[in-house]
Amino acid sequence: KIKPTWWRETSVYQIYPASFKDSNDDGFGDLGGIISKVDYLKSLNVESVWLSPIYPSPLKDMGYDVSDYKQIDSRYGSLKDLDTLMKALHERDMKLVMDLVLNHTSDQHEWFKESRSSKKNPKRDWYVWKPAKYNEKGERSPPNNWSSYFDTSAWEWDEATQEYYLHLFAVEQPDLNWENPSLREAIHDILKFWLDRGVDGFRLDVINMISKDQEFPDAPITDSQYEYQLGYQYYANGPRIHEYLSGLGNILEKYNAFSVGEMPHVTDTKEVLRVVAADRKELTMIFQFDLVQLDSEPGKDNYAEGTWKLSDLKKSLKKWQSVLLSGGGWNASFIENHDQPRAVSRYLSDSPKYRSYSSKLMALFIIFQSGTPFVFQGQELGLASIPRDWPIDEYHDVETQNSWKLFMSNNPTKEEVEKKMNIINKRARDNGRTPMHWDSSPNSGFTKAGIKPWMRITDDYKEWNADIQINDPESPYTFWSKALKLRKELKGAVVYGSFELVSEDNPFIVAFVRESASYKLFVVLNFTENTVSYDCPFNLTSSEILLDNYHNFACINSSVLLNPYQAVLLKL
Ligand code: TEU
Repeated sequence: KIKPTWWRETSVYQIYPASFKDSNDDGFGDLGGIISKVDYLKSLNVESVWLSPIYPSPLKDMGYDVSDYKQIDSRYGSLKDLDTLMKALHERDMKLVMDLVLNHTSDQHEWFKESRSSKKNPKRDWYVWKPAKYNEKGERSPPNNWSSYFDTSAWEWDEATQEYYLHLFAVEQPDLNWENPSLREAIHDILKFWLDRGVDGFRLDVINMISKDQEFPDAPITDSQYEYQLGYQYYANGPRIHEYLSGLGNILEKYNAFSVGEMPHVTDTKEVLRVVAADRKELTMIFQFDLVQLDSEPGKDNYAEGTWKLSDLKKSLKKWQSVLLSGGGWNASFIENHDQPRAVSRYLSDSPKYRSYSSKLMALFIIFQSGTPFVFQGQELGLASIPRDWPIDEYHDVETQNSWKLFMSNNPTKEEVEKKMNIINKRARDNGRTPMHWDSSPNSGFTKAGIKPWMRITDDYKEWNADIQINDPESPYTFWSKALKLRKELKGAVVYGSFELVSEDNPFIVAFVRESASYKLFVVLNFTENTVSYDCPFNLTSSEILLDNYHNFACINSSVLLNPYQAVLLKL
């Protein structure tokens, strides 16, 4: 029996503020823009809004490099604007979730400036500093072989104080040292600051990386083409993680706050239950990466080639849905965010013929799983990834740009360059970061005509935009909106009911049952571009069709032909 709670019942819409809506004509999205679209979100039937970071930042990593945790970057607006947005949301019974980046800060944060100023500074120990290693020849090297996600070594040499500091991400994102109790107190204070202001919860960036193995051992070699290696065995869910998360959980619980912790590299369901089981009081839910890494290999960088298999998707679905539910935990259901390519392009089809069907299939897949669903801005419109013909300088992300520079420094052949661009196009995080498509006017209504948007708008906005879709009963937007409404109306099964994967061995179809004490829901999804004949697992002749992206579902003589990417929700 699951205790009714608002964060279980809610659905979350992620806004990437730079690319959502510009209200002051500088080509960069802002809080004014978000405020002007609150009613759009309300009619989509999402109930919470998560803002990617809007704190002051040099934007080396688009705001995931925070230089002040208690202010708003002037490009986005002010604290007053945030209060206005919060009021607008709360008046409509919606919630506001902020993004907290607590594993690292910007190198321009006052804490780091102090920390690097001298070994004696009281904040020296707020970051991870280590002496160099020297070989027999007296040559200097980093303390270990860990690679950063965005660079070569995860360690940067500091001339002034003659030590290395750790940065698991960009050089400009030094890692905080959670071993230090006063740092932890300062972090707790940040949580209280925003909760007291009225914020309803947080998305916690790479929160499972805050506790590192204090021996800092060398990582095993998993990608031999590189000198430095991902050392996540030594910092993902490290030795003191549960102690640190309890520290945050104690505060969050007092405010009945929402929390979703981002947890890359975690595959062990027992370990996740230690975080999210109701009696643990750590976090309310986490993002695990199974679905968004179906096409990548552990230990390899984001630009290694790979394909994905539906059988792996089903395995992962079964694993997380059943374990977290039966273990008293809770899932977060997502497939897109600001770090991922668009799902229609990556897993289904963004061809003109099938794109709309694909988007609607994803709606049923994400919204009717057990757990809190997350919709990433533009996903409700079926937005697609970046076209292949964009040149490298249209990509702004630090991960892509650094990887490109490193690649180019090795004098690649023309064919190698072509191959690299293909994979960048497939995988780049910028695929999800292009500006929103509001309408058919120049600059898609994202910013005024004549203004240069901070990032190029994908060229298909004239056909794929909110203005067209809001009034079209057959659009992806309308389908997502209906599905989100049904989730609320049928919460007995969708929020609090059981989950069972059926037709497990079918290689084309994903099908599952959600069940409450009084009724059953059945979701059947054809993940392929072919018409597939499907044996209905139960008698469906008298069932009610609640949603069907083709309007032609009929199970005759216990079998049905499912069209390419057909997606159906039935009440049994
Ligand atoms: O991402 C962390 C993370 O590990 C991945 O999503 C990462 O983007 C991927 O492995 C790249 O290949 C979070 C944020 O969501 C991301 O935007 C930040 O850049 C990162 O943390 C650092 O703060």
